[in-house]
Amino acid sequence: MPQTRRQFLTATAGLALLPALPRMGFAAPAAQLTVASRQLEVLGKAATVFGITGPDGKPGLMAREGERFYGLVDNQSGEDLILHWHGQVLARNTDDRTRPNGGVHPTGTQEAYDFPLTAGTHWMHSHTLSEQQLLAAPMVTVEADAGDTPQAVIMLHDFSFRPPAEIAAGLMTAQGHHMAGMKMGGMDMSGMKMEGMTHANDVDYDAYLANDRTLADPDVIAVQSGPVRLRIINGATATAFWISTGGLAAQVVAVDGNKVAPTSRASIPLAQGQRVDLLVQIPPEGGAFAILAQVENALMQTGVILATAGADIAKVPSLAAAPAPFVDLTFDASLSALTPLPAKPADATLHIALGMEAGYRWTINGAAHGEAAPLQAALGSRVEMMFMNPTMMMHPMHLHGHHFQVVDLGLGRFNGPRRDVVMVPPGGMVTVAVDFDKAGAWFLHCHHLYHMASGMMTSVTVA
Ligand SMILES: [Cu+2]
Repeated sequence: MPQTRRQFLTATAGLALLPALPRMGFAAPAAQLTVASRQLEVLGKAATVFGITGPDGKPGLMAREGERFYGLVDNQSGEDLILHWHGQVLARNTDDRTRPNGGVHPTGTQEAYDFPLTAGTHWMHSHTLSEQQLLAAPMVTVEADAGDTPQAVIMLHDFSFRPPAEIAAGLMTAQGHHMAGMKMGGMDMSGMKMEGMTHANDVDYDAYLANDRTLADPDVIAVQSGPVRLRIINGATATAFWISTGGLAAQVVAVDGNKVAPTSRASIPLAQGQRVDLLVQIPPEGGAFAILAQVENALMQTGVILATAGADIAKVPSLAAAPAPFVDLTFDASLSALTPLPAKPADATLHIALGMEAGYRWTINGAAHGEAAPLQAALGSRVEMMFMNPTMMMHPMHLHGHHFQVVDLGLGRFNGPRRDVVMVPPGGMVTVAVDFDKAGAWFLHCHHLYHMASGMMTSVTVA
């Protein structure tokens, strides 16, 4: 069943709600999240993956606006952990190990956290290759104005039986050679024809999962007639999807946890790291409805089934009838932020050129991670980051600790969505505005795991 308010209160009863009380001298808080290995069956074969579970045994964290994340993270995974609170903007830089020289959370130990939760559909994930092994979970804080609408969280993954280090090594050899000689250093994209060269889906995955299952044996979520809020998280490492709602009218109400002017859409692109909240209406006569995520430029799809009691559930194939197009920015261009940044001129502009070099080397301003000095921003300043992408792949660019606003997609200024991941398509230019109101060093990187791991990451030092 989707969670109702009543179930939420039960589910979050273990969360301390004592922000005003001093914590010194109190007993250590209970473990709120445990990171451990688990067994999963994918396509009839056993797989060992990671998981992050709360005290109720469910994945991740569910809270209500106004609550804090207060408690211990228990790392029982057998590996050092670098966990990112993706979308949390109230946590300090030091509340997250995913920062330059942030160190690791050693296996077999617990770490204490205490920060106010950011409302909206967010998530948590490993910032290393173990993200590929499903080391990720929802981190959802239900908005105060979301009411009692039943909801369902859908977490998407791309899955391989191969270890991620082997996938990465394969990309750097086979595909690296394939890409050799295709370096595009010049920034003049005006005359370039990107269509024919554009590609996606570097990795040959074994399966695509929605809530840990394939369409051969999908997650069936019980619903009733009336509205249901879907909170869809793209936790895949190297895959962007198109989301569709099986004939149900869908209203987009938030992206990356940030409210947008409600808009109807039949098909919604979702890049790695992005989230979308959809309000769907289950009709009075009930039925079964497939909520599908189809891989861009491919036939493969995954999804869940929303079903009313007694509904006939038809099998949905794992291959769609026709390939999905490449994801693009048409959807973003149609969105309008409900909580835009205050109107003011930018204090500075950062030009961020995304690059690709032979040997599967992905760069920012010509440098792989660690080769160049961090970008700089003055504390309290409004900065516009202008991303330029002369490469042949889309890059979902993510800034830690902030929700920027998309202000220009190359078609002129507009009141675009607040986000923390923005797609920069091949040949594209995207400008986002950020208020850097928190000191520290914040990672800025491509959310394609293998692009990040092979260089496409830098940081912004705010001081
Ligand atoms: Cu990338």
